[in-house]
Amino acid sequence: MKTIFAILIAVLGLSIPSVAQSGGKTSGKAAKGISTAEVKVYGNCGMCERRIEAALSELPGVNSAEWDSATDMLTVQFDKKKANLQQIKEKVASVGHDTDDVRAKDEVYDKLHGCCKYERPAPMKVN
Ligand SMILES: [Cu+2]
Repeated sequence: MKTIFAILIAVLGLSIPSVAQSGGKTSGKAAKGISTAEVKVYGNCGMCERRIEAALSELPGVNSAEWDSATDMLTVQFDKKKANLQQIKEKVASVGHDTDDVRAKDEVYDKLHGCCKYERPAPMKVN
């Protein structure tokens, strides 16, 4: 009986540090999850740039957003746990800027400043 007790203590003593170690590994993963993406966002000028970047600065999880009026490309850095590309596209569409698969509402586009009225991409087919 004494030997069984001794074995039990030995097993328990060994298992406790290994549990603590695996717990440490899991928390170490939490620092990752930042993603950088390039998205085509239709627009024209510096006003569009400020509008697009200001809209994204309000979106939780977005760390940085840079839109280039020469290439129409948005470079966005975001936390994958708090935001995703669909939300980012919907946010820029909500202030009047089309992306290839999320389109701004016509009434929002119509209210854009005259110099911002970019040439819209062809509407996608509705399935
Ligand atoms: Cu503009």
